[in-house]
Amino acid sequence: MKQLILGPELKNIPWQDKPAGYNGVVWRYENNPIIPRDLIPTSNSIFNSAVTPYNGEFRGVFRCDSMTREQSIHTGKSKDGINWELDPEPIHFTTEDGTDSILKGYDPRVCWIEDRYYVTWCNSFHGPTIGVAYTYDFEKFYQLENAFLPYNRNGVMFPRKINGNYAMISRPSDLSHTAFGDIFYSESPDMTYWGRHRHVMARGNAWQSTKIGGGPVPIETTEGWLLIYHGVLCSCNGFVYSAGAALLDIDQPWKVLYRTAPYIINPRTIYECVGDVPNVVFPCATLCDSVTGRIAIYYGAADTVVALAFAQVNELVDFIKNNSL
Ligand code: BMA
Repeated sequence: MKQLILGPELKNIPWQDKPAGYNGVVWRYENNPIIPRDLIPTSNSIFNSAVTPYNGEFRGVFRCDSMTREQSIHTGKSKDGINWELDPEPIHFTTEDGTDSILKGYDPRVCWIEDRYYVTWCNSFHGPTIGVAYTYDFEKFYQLENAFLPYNRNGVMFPRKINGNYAMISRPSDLSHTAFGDIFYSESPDMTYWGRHRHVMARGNAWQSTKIGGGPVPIETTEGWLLIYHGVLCSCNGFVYSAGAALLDIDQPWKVLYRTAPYIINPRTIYECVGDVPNVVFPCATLCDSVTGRIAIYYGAADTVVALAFAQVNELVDFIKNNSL
């Protein structure tokens, strides 16, 4: 099998083979959800969270909404990527002026670039915008400037510089539950100043007709950047969040080569359809093994729990190309 993923081997990636007779290109872990809503004593819900390989184990940043319904971000660790231990205390970060504060906000992503892990999340700055911080060890976190003016959500970094600059996609939005939204691309020479904005993708067909937003950090492949993203349909009973996938040009990622007409995963199981916000599948991270082409997808389900699903890169890339909008 041709190796498509341009990245490291990950021998201990969590994995389960596709169940016999299953039709989809993405399949769920049989013991989902992997993180229950009450994994820490004060949590109302734990969802939309990001994980990454770390020294032979795994680390992550997790969205935990508390029983007072405040949103904060916590670190977690795991030996196998499935069983997680979360710090009940929110992450503290150090700002440039040396003050220490608690990391508030939601929907974190984690991206390894060069020598450290960058965290992006939906931060509060006169409304939602994209917070940026970094850590070397998931113990100490250093906050940088917010990347954009409000209002913005779903800031997702690319795992390497592109044409000499750091790169991020985001989804300009509003103060509320945003009934619109396309994906845009921005560059930065230094992680402080972001510009050269480009439009990447507009809303699409029915399942993604209301708004779309970047999901996990894009995966570099021989066929382009593999982007898993969420798309929202506005039903008579509210928003329905599904996920699709696209291939973006490697050097000009604002150029979409293919994107799926059908979703690749949508709310179907009880933990995706029932919870604080029903009918939500919201991917925020993947783990990938370049040698076997295995991809483990971490997603928030119904704004309540974290679940895991799997895909094979060759199959997913073929699916995107053969089912493109
Ligand atoms: C979005 C964000 C996500 C959430 C989704 C569904 O606007 O708030 O955190 O999963 O809505 O409620």
